[in-house]
Amino acid sequence: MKYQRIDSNLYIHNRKRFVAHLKPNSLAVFNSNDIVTTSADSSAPFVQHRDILHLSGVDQEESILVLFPDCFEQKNREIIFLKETSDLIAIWEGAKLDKEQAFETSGIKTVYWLSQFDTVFNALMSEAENVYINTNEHTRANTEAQTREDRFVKKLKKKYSAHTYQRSAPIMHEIRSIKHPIEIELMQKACDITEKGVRRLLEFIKPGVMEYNIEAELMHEFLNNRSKGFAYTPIIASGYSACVLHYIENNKECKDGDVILMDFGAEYGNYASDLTRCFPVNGKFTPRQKDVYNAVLRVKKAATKLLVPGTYLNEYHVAVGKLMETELISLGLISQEDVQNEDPAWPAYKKYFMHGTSHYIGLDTHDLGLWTKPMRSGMAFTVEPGIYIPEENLGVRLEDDVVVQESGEPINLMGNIPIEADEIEALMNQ
Ligand SMILES: [Mn+2]
Repeated sequence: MKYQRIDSNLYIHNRKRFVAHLKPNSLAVFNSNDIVTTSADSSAPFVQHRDILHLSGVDQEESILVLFPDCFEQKNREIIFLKETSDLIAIWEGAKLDKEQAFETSGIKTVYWLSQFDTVFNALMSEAENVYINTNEHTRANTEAQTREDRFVKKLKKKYSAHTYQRSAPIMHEIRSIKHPIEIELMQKACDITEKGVRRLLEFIKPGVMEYNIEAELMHEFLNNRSKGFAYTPIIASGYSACVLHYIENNKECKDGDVILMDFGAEYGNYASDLTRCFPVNGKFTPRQKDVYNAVLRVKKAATKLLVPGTYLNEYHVAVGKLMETELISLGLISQEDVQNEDPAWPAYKKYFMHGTSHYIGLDTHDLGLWTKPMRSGMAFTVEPGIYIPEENLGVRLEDDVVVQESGEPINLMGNIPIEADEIEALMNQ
């Protein structure tokens, strides 16, 4: 791990919140992700499952967390099972967590090796009534590939068919959407690393650089700051490519006169940051580019003010659509008539702004959180309106990460990162 150890009080707090939602006499299980094989003896870098991470901080494969708050034996109310470390593993892979380190990381006192799992778990199951299993209920999840969790659940239900099964997912959506101050600090750190990347680019970008040169500059900055790298695949899209929403080839030359849209964020300690900035490749926006840029910025600022306790995400998106409609009319991109004749299911503004404005952010870039509940303080969202005009080879999106407050405007974790058009021009021409 490149990141510094995270205070275990975070995980103690998170488990307390989780178990408060359980029915009496319930046990919950959370598994690590697999190490995914790519080919021959190669594998993709390990990515820990966000739920076991959120509840334990254990960033290691083949770990199992069992929570059983009503267990008769007090020591078995929280257990973490780990792959047993050895001198051989230490030499070949590097040491894994020992029992003391697992406690320091997670605050869990009872640490067993994985080889003890079947015996210990069987005894616990004979005592438990309800079993909370962890299914992926993210609305945009691709669940084609079976996870370690999925395999575990399948086996579990077969072996213990008489238990009552319950869902951990709604609880995880609820608790992960509200960030603890330690989490906000980690997200701030990720945003600060992203800021370093942005500042590097303000000096770097000029006509003739390749999009992948920009990606490389960012990776250099991120790795030098204890980040593993990008929180998600970066979009470095100049000119027309900015209108291809999920353009990730990043293989074209940045041309004089074009605007380059860059959607990227550093991860830190497994927390994501998610930013979008648009720079004029030659350091100066044309008047038209600046008009579009400022329209997006006005919508972003107005939208941010709506992220307050009590707002529902769906109502918010309707309100932002209205703001965008006004701007698009001013820019001459749509007309009043287009609005009058629009299909309510696909309003006129969607021709130039076809994606959502905000999503939850945290351990996942598109983090867990419910759309059916009003916003509360401590929720973290992106704000990212955009205007895409393929016929003008121009796409502008501006995006920051913010945290909803008890009262007033949300706190902008990216408030130090230049966003005003004039400031960007000035910094690029220093
Ligand atoms: Mn985003």
